[in-house]
Parts: sequence; structure tokens; C-alpha cells
Amino acid sequence: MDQTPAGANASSPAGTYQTVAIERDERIAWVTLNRPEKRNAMSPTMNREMLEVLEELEIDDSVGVVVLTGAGDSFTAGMDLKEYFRETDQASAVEKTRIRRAAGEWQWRKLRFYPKPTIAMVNGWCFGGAFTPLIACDLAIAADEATFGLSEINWGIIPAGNVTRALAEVMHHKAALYYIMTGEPFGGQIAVQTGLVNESVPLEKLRERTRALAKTLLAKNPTVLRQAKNTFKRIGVMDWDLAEDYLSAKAEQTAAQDPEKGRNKGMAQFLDEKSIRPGLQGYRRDA
Ligand code: ACO
Ligand code: V55
Repeated sequence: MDQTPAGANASSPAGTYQTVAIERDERIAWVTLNRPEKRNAMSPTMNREMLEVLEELEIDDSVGVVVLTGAGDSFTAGMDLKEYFRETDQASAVEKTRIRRAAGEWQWRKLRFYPKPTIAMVNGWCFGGAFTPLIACDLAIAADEATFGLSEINWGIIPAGNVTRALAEVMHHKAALYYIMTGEPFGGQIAVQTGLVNESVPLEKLRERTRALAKTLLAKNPTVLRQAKNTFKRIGVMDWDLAEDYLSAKAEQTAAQDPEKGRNKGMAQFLDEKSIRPGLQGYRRDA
């Protein structure tokens, strides 16, 4: 039998990963960046594996929401300074581009328009490159005790790899410049105030709050959710008339694609049966 040599080209059996752990529970996939001894720093191996993980969960019908978090006391300490930067400094320009691209492939391109709702659950250290998947997730809940930082300045680089672009999307302008320029660490509450995360709760409540939010999303129509979040992210670069036209087309596409015909149910329950008030509650999906 062929022995797969250990090392860079060894591939794991499908569904098992060296640097990521997945737990499935009640239609929630808890995806844990899992190199706690390196504070879950994102290495080229982790970047390749995370793309596979997201590809796997995207087509897994038993999963309705994806939560991204980290093992131990860290969300992720950012890019792996040894494996992602130092060890690739001497690589060819093409090889470097491949390694950088593999990072952006999941941290940004895949996550940003993921077909299922995504929640970043920031349980601890969250530095530099960590901001990219954090911002690419739809929603984010932090622990008050988590520590965020744009630490790039502290080791002599600018926040790149689209960290700066992502920040400009969500963080208040002056706050972003302050943390980019000072590299000062900040906690979960400041992350809320500056627009970086939705909420911050005590660490002991983090999983419970995240689970409750995931369940709220699981109760919604998944077709409409997917279209609603993806159109929101697309319209940022469009002018008003283009956005209006794009959104009408997407609204019609959503109704056409929706297997449960939510729009018809919602209108009937409000206008005919008078059994719901959509301002205050969702339509009954099982009706
Ligand atoms: N890259 C590579 N290795 C890392 C990283 C990283 N980003 N973060 C932590 N590690 C490694 C350490 O080198 C150490 O490895 P070793 O045990 O083999 O020596 C191990 O993880 C534990 O790190 P400590 O510093 O001992 O852990 P501590 O809990 O004291 O501190 C902290 C944690 C604050 C996260 C610290 O490790 C740190 O400052 N890391 C760097 C954070 C950072 O600036 N990241 C880069 C952002 S810029 C970017 O992503 C492009
Ligand atoms: C970062 C920087 C990068 C990168 C990914 O600042 C993340 C974070 C300099 O390149 O490829």
C-alpha cells in the first residue's frame, strides 16, 4: 500500500483536518481554528484547510449556520509570522502570490458571499489578519475579555491582505485610523462602539448568546436570508440607480427561487388570515 509521506503535500482524509475542528449541533456548524499552541495563527496549511471546510459545509444540508471561532484563549493571532511570512520570503513571486491568494480565498472571497449565515464568535486574541475573516462573517459576537489589535505597526508592516479594505467597510473612520496608527489593543466593548462587532458579552455567556443568535437565523427562510445578506454586501460599490435595478431583479429572483414561497405565505397570513403582524413577528413557515 502507498504510504503518504508526512509533509506539505500530505492530504488528510476527507472531512478531517490538522488545523481546524468542526462540531455539528442542531444545524449549527461550530468551526474552530485549532492550533491553540500557536494561538491559532493562520498558516498556509490552515488557509488551504479552511477553504476545504467552507466548501464542505456549503453543500451540507444538515448545516444552516456557520460559527467561526478559535480553540483555547485565542480567536486567531493573525497571519502566522513564521510559516506565512518568514518561510515564504525567499519563495518566487508566483509562489508567494499563490500563498497569499489561498488566504484571501477563504478569509474574504468565500466567506463574504457565503450562502449560509455566518457568525464570528471572538473568544480571545484577535490580531491583524484575523480582522479579515471577522469582518467577512455576516455578524460578530465578542467576549468582553477578547483582545483585538491592528498590531501590524508593532512589527513594522501596514495592515494588508485586505485588512485595511475590510476595516474601511465597517469601522468608524477615526477609530480605524487610531488603531491602525497606534497598534493599541482594545476589548470587546470598544469593538462594539467602533462598529467592528455587533455585541460583546462576558466570556461565560459567549457561546450561549451565539447559539441563541444562530437559532434566530435558523428560524428564518434560508433562501431569503442568503439573498438579503449577499445583496447588502454587493450594493456598496453601486450607484443608487444601479443598486435599485439590481435589487428589483434580485427580489424577483428570490421569489422565483424560494421553494417555500415565503412571500405568499407572509402576505396571506397578514392580509387574509390576519394571524401575524410582520412588523412584530415572522410568518409561520410550516403553515
Ligand atoms: N504567528 C506565528 N506564531 C505565533 C503567532 C503568530 N501570529 N502568534 C503566536 N504565535 C506563537 C508564538 O510564536 C509561540 O510559539 P512557540 O511556543 O513555538 O514559541 C506561541 O504561539 C505562543 O505565543 P506566546 O506569545 O508565547 O503566547 P501569549 O499567550 O503569551 O501571547 C499573543 C499571545 C498576545 C497573541 C502573542 O502571541 C502575540 O502577540 N502574537 C502575535 C500577534 C500579532 O501581532 N499577529 C500578527 C498580526 S499582523 C498580521 O496578521 C498580518
Ligand atoms: C496581512 C498582511 C498580508 C497578508 C495578509 O496585515 C494579511 C495583515 C502583507 O500581507 O497577505
